[in-house]
Amino acid sequence: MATNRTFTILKPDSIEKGYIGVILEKITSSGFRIVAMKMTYLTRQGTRKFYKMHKDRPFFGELVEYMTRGPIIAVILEKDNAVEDFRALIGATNPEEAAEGTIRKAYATSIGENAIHGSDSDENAEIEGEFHFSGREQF
Ligand code: FUP
Repeated sequence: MATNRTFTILKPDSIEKGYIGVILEKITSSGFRIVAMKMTYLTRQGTRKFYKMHKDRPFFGELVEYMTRGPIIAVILEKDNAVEDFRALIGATNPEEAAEGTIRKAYATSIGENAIHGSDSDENAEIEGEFHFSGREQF
């Protein structure tokens, strides 16, 4: 059964390009409530842990560089059916494949620099939220 929370990161490219406001507006006007939010940095170690499922993929080094090159915004969101609805709102990983009206279609640069993260399951939403808001961040 779906829980009502998900977790997102506005990635460094979104911050660099000045998209914080428009992306948060898109999120809240789509019915998500901001439960917790902070501007922070990912460490290299933290990024490797966050994306450990990709550690053997050829893009992993670039992914770590990208995610650590500037500040991020970590956010816990609440809405009915949050995980699924938020994945629909952000669109496909590759912005070229993302549907019209999605955040990645509007604001992502490439599959590698795709503006925003969205948890892919209720279980991961909880783990990822804890990762940033437990008070023991990134350990
Ligand atoms: P998503 O769940 O849509 O964030 O996508 P993935 O978990 O598959 O990928 C996580 C991140 O790895 C992407 F946001 C960007 C990076 N990635 C690439 O750079 N190239 C790829 O082919 C796939 C993912």
